[in-house]
Amino acid sequence: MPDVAIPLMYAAADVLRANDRGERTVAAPRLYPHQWSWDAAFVAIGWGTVSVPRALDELRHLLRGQWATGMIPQIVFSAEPGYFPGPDRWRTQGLPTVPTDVQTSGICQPAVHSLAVWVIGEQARRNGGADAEAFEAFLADTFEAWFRWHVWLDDARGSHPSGLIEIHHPWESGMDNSPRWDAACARVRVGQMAPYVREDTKHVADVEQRPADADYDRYLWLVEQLVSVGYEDAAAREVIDFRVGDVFFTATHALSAAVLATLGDRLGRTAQANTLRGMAARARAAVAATADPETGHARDFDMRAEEWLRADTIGGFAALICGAEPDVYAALTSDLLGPDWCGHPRLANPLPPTTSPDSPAFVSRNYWRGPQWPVITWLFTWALRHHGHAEAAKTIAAAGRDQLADGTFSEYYDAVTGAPLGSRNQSWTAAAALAWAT
Ligand code: 9YW
Repeated sequence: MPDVAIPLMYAAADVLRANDRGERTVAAPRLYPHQWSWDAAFVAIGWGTVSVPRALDELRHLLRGQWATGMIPQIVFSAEPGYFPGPDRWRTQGLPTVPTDVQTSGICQPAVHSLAVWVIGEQARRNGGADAEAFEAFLADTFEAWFRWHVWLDDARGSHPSGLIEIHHPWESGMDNSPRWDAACARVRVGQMAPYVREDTKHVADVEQRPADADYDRYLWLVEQLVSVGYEDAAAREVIDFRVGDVFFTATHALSAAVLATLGDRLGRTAQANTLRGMAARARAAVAATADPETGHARDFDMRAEEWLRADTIGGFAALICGAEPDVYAALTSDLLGPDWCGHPRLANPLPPTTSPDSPAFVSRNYWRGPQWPVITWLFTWALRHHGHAEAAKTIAAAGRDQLADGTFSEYYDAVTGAPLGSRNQSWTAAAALAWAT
């Protein structure tokens, strides 16, 4: 670990401490005062470098929100005000599948949790002693919960012939206003619903960095559609205006199921481990099958319109997350590092932009339409290393750390000017800094 990383690590750990609310970490100090699902997974990885027990608490707290179906919800709410839509808009309370003692939203987010369990487990093993013991106890306690999450994804969201995990809301992708969803969102017909006031735009200096009001109307309308069927998955497939096979989500499910299978083997849960391996293989094959014949990049599939969604975004590199045939993997890696992506001459930092700078949809400072998100960068570096491309991972990680040297731990960064954007002191950005430093 280079010395120069040490002050950054201290600062990153301070961000997590400031955002710590006991057993959960707010995703961002003001903008996101609750626990978000995939944020919690990355944040737990960050905590793992500071305190393994605290990392495990983060994941345990998230699991308090798990539905009886197995779904891990996108948000586990706290009583802190300042975020919209809150529990009264989601109206999940009282549903038979929803926990009675915590309030949650009604959708999910990418399945990076078992990856977090794996990474924290590696850290705990390196630490040894009490950390290793705490981790083993945690794994034995929670294995079933992670298993049920993947089974739910496979059953309730993986039944389309494409094998892709389907999502019913852009928020489920974690990449809300990505151009990946433009065509599918354009088909959403917003109906009558109660008026609302956005909170997010009160917390950012420039609304141009956030999704548009028209996006929010669709997001809220899709919530109404889900409420109308009591969040029942089979019924949701029939009524929802947005039904999309998300290739990036599918890749996270494949990767996480694969590492959870290995952990299952260690626990002696052979049958469940085999089930997970089967799911991982199917999901990986589904991702591979989406490859655009011209570019080789992965594509999402609109299950409503029954057509491929073409957008030059980071989603195109989904196979790098879950693994692919060696030649395919190598080609995608060199493409990611090459002049159209990380090496694009317009970029301030040689890091993956969320949308290609050559795409007509690219906006360098608007959320998922161009900016670089450190946590996504970290995920790619971890996956590249895991799949045997350590040099590429090192190159990108070095640039990722340089970007964070501004010490703002911003939510995302303008891809062209390099300016920090969105929330400052974002928890998962601090977590990425910590994870890179180990
Ligand atoms: C929202 C918390 C979340 C992330 C999402 C990101 C954004 C906005 O913030 O969502 O209101 O949920 O798009 O990926 O989990 O950091």
